[in-house]
Amino acid sequence: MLFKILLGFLCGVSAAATDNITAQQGPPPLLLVSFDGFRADYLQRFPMPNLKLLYSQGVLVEQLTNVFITKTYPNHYSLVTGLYAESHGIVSSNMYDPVTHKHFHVPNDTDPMWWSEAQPLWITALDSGYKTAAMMWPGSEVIIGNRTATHFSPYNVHVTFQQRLRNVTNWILGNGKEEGVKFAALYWEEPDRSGHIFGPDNTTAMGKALKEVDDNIGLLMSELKRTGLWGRINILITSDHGMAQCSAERLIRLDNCLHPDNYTLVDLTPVAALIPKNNTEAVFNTLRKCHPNMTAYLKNTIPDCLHYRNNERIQPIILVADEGWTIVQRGDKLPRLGDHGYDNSLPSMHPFLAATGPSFRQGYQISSLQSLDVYPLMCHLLSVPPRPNNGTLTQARCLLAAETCWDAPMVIGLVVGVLLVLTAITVLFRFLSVRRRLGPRPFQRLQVDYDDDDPLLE
Ligand SMILES: *[C@@H]1O[C@H](CO)[C@@H](O)[C@H](O)[C@H]1NC(C)=O
Ligand SMILES: *[C@@H]1O[C@H](CO)[C@@H](O)[C@H](O)[C@H]1NC(C)=O
Ligand SMILES: *[C@@H]1O[C@H](CO)[C@@H](O)[C@H](O)[C@H]1NC(C)=O
Ligand SMILES: *[C@@H]1O[C@H](CO)[C@@H](O)[C@H](O)[C@H]1NC(C)=O
Ligand SMILES: *[C@@H]1O[C@H](CO)[C@@H](O)[C@H](O)[C@H]1NC(C)=O
Ligand SMILES: *[C@@H]1O[C@H](CO)[C@@H](O)[C@H](O)[C@H]1NC(C)=O
Ligand SMILES: *[C@@H]1O[C@H](CO)[C@@H](O)[C@H](O)[C@H]1NC(C)=O
Ligand SMILES: *[C@@H]1O[C@H](CO)[C@@H](O)[C@H](O)[C@H]1NC(C)=O
Ligand SMILES: CC(=O)N[C@H]1CO[C@H](CO)[C@@H](O)[C@@H]1O
Ligand SMILES: [Zn+2]
Repeated sequence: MLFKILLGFLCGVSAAATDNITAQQGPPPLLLVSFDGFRADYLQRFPMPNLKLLYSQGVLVEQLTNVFITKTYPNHYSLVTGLYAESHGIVSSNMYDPVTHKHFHVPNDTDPMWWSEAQPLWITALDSGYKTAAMMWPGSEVIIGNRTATHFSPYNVHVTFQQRLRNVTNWILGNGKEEGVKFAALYWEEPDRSGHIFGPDNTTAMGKALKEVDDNIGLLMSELKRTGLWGRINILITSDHGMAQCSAERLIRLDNCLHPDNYTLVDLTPVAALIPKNNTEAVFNTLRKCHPNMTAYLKNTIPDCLHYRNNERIQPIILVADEGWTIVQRGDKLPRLGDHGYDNSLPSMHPFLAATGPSFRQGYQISSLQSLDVYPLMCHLLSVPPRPNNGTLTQARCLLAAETCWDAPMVIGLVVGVLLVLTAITVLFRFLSVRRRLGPRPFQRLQVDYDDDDPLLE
């Protein structure tokens, strides 16, 4: 009985009074920012004063478990759809579609056919009557279901963070003629770029790149304060994946195992995608024994936990390199000192999530969350009905000011603790009543001392 009451009390999710601004003009605007390739542990390794200030007034998720493959396009699309790559169709940055015989490469990525297996939040939110914006987020300019975000800009490496930010804040503010956007997604390419060039272990180079990222977060905060948006909008700062250190000592050469005539290569490293030409079994059996730091899978044997199987664009054979290993066809040249794409259970592949704004708790941290849960969280913040997705609001709910959450181990711990204390009191009570019946209390003399005032304590 007591147990039930306690559980009911502890698990109870209490909705707090609704914000008045919210009640009048709908939910606060939401700004989603991605700093590409921001590995979770950069937060421990580098100072990041502005980012720390931001989440000290909000929430921090130390590690976000992202989706396989841990590449930029699949993960950015997962963040805005809540779907595994196999379900949203952007399964890699280099793809081949056997139905249409089309090829996908990152600079040539706007054919709607690739993106239309899902619908990003900047499209879905239009149906709730909101205006939206996509600033250089992968897919920004793609026409999906005949629509785009209200405002969007295609990727352009020459536009500075400040310029991107300026337009985004203008879009959120709106003007006399036009209402502001309720949802905006903003993309920035660092620290991914530096991570690839210098490797995440180069503290000097990464320190410099992350100082610039943190300066940009400082710019973001001051721009939002200047425009009066700070405190009135919800901000999510996150990333798509982490980064692993590579080395020329960790190269896997496919030509050492199999002549390239035997397959068509769709994607290479650290997850290779191959279409065997003649004998799939023979090619697979050769590749399976190719290198101890590379695992080969036939499409139908890719482990369930990777959620990377049910899509035409996943090729008949995939090869997954161990952390820090690079697959090449031949030669001694290491293409990049840092890379990502590896197994999504590796901490080095995980990004983080920080959030602040009227809907979030203050000074709250949790150790992990699924990146798929960011989508239902954003839909909840915007009161937009989520499309079918693979995330859940169960854990993400705890980040919100209007919710009270208790994680299961803590509840169990508390209940066990309370039961122990109750048991102890019962035993003590029994013991004392037995003692009382037995006559004078044995510790009577000791108690006298408590009455003496100790001058030293005054
Ligand atoms: C909400 O706003 C309305 C109109 O501005 C005001 O009358 C009301 O008192 C406000 N309610 C709260 C709880 O602040
Ligand atoms: C881009 O992709 C389209 C469709 O897949 C293709 O027709 C076109 O030739 C490609 N352009 C470039 C420059 O690769
Ligand atoms: C897109 O627009 C075209 C022409 O306006 C129309 O034929 C087609 O059905 C539309 N498709 C969707 C998915 O709405
Ligand atoms: C920013 O807005 C200005 C003015 O509308 C426009 O000319 C410019 O192209 C925009 N830049 C980006 C990156 O969206
Ligand atoms: C780290 O990067 C710097 C450039 O910022 C470069 O000069 C240095 O050689 C790199 N160190 C190592 C160990 O690669
Ligand atoms: C695959 O089969 C085709 C004909 O079926 C043949 O011409 C080709 O040489 C074969 N390729 C390999 C690598 O065995
Ligand atoms: C590479 O393979 C060796 C031999 O199987 C293994 O001991 C090692 O842990 C692997 N390296 C990584 C990074 O998984
Ligand atoms: C992910 O969500 C999609 C859409 O609801 C669904 O079709 C798919 O089966 C889900 N995947 C998993 C692993 O649950
Ligand atoms: C496993 C396999 O199919 N190997 C073939 C690869 O291609 C070479 C030459 O094209 C053949 O001789 C192998 O039998
Ligand atoms: Zn990336």
